[in-house]
Amino acid sequence: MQSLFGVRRGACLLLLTAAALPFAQAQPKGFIYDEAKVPPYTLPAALQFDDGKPVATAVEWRERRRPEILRLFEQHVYGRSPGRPEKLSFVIREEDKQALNGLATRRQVEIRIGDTPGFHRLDLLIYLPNKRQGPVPAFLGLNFAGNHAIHTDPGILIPRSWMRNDPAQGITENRATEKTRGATRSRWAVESILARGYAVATMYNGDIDPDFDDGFQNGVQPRFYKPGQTKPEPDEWGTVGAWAWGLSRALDYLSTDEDINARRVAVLGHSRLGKAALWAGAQDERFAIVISNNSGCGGAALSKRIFGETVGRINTAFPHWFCGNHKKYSDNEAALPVDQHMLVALIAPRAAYIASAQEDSWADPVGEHLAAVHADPVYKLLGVAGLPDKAFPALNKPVMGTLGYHIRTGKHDVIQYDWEQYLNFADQHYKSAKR
Ligand code: GTR
Repeated sequence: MQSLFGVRRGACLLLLTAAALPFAQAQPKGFIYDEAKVPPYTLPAALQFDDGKPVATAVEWRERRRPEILRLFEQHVYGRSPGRPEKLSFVIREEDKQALNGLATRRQVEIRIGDTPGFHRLDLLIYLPNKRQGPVPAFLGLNFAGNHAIHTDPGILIPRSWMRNDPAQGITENRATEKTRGATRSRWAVESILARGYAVATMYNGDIDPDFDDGFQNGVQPRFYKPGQTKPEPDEWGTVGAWAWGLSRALDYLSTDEDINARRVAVLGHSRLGKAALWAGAQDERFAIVISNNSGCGGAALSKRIFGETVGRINTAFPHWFCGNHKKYSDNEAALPVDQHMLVALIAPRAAYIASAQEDSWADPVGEHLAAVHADPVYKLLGVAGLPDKAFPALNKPVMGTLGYHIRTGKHDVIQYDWEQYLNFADQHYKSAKR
């Protein structure tokens, strides 16, 4: 296989560009974009124990197979995370009950990890619909460019943590400025979310761990090092693991907020942040719904298909995203003891939705769909609907059961269309759910 697709190794020349542009999705040359060229591969069975015995009951899944798969993802893909820290506190920094022309209450919360004054802080922005009776369900996701970039609302506080320099955007000293206020608003359908009765909460990914390979010195990881430790062990969290962990900390806060129904929080993310959302939802069973928007390699896409982005490529371009052990699978996907359908299966019986875009071959839409298809038997074993139709759907024709999927026309992005489906999916799920 390596000689056939040996070009994959050479392709890392393009990496710098891809790493520097979180908003663009390159389609680098030398990778497989043709279904006919996908080599034969074997997926590890979700419903089979590591020793080869079949998983026959929901209890066996719950008590033995699910923990086994979780360990495999920790060990080989994302690394172990520390869990909820002992010292965790929340401070409301700002609130406006008449935000967005009276449509919403804006609440900005500082999540403090560790002791004052040396705590690590995460800034969580929340909009609650003012038309509400009692606690509301919420969507929670990380953002790429700072909370203030998701909307033009002048009340959103500017991020305080490291941001990639981009002089054209007014970012010169690794600090965000007013210039990027509202810059990514097309990705956050704030008004639509509020109009449908949901809250929306978001946090800048760089607050948790800045998105570059700094040897794990400037994110949240050093706070958890053992004496003498200078970087995570090969089976400890990388940056995607840290982002996922941060999402759980945001949920820790949301669970204390009386205006939020913490049993109805959907975690979502786009692209690299979709990988984080899936890993957060897989581990943290408090999330009711998990949504992956164009998450691709290391997200919803099956790695063993080596279609579009590969494990080798992602580990070279973004050496900080996954755990050290993950490097063993660079150009060696066949050896992976898991694949991403098992990540989706970890979410069962909770709701999971996977979205692809037609022009996003790099993220392998078919592989993303197949993850849902191959997770479905676990949903069935647990007695829920799973994916109602296993065929690859037509463009812009969402399929929704407990598992959902759509492929829409257009590029690698999150757009209004995607949000409409997530809102429909959440409505449908909560209507039928007991929780
Ligand atoms: C790409 C990367 C993808 C995806 C994307 C993004 O460069 O190869 O895995 O995460 O970035 O986050 O926009």
